[in-house]
Amino acid sequence: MIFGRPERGTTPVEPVTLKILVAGGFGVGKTTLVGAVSEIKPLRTEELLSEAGRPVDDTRGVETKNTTTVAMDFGRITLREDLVLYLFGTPGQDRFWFLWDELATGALGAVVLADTRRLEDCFAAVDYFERRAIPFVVGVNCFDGADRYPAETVRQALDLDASVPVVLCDARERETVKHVLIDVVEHAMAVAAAGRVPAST
Ligand SMILES: Nc1nc2c(ncn2[C@@H]2O[C@H](COP(=O)(O)OP(=O)(O)OP(=O)(O)O)[C@@H](O)[C@H]2O)c(=O)[nH]1
Ligand SMILES: [Mg+2]
Repeated sequence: MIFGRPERGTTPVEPVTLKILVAGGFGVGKTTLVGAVSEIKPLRTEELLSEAGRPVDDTRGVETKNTTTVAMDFGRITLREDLVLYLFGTPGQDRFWFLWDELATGALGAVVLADTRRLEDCFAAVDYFERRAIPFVVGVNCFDGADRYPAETVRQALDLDASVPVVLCDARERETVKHVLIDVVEHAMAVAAAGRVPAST
């Protein structure tokens, strides 16, 4: 368990900083998630969805949405005094996919946000991280009015490996988002430890 209390009386250390991506389909709540947990004013690169973009901006399921991320979101959260996460939210729409490789460089792990009303929208993100062997967890963003499914059902629907954590969350709620981020870090550490060759062999 890496999130125990720091020992009293220990001298402060330079925090370890880790980069985490927040990915997923269009309008699934990535910008909302980064904004909910960031302790600095999040950097956002949002543009208004316009009449001109209507043919390519598929807002089914998020009809009240009027902006979209065109480059990235950026935020920061201190999980423990010696552990700081830098959060990079990706743009959700296919036409900005060329930015993903840039954003993924040096990432420890990722959150793939999913909306159970449009689960297929996160297939591409799941595929992206699987191909590059970047550890990820799936955060099911429980939108008001959306049917709730057990995590196992979502895992099967996405055909995820048994080791990939699936966590229910509300992208607007700091505490639930924090748990998702802790799961990413712990999962990434476990993956790294499993891949390490024991010194004695
Ligand atoms: N009810 C509810 N609404 C949410 C939740 N998360 C996001 N929203 C709303 O859903 C819409 C989409 O949220 P965004 O955070 O902009 O989604 P995004 O994934 O960043 O979208 P793109 O960058 O365009 O791909 C916004 O209107 C949010 O207010 C949630 O957990 N519950
Ligand atoms: Mg966004």
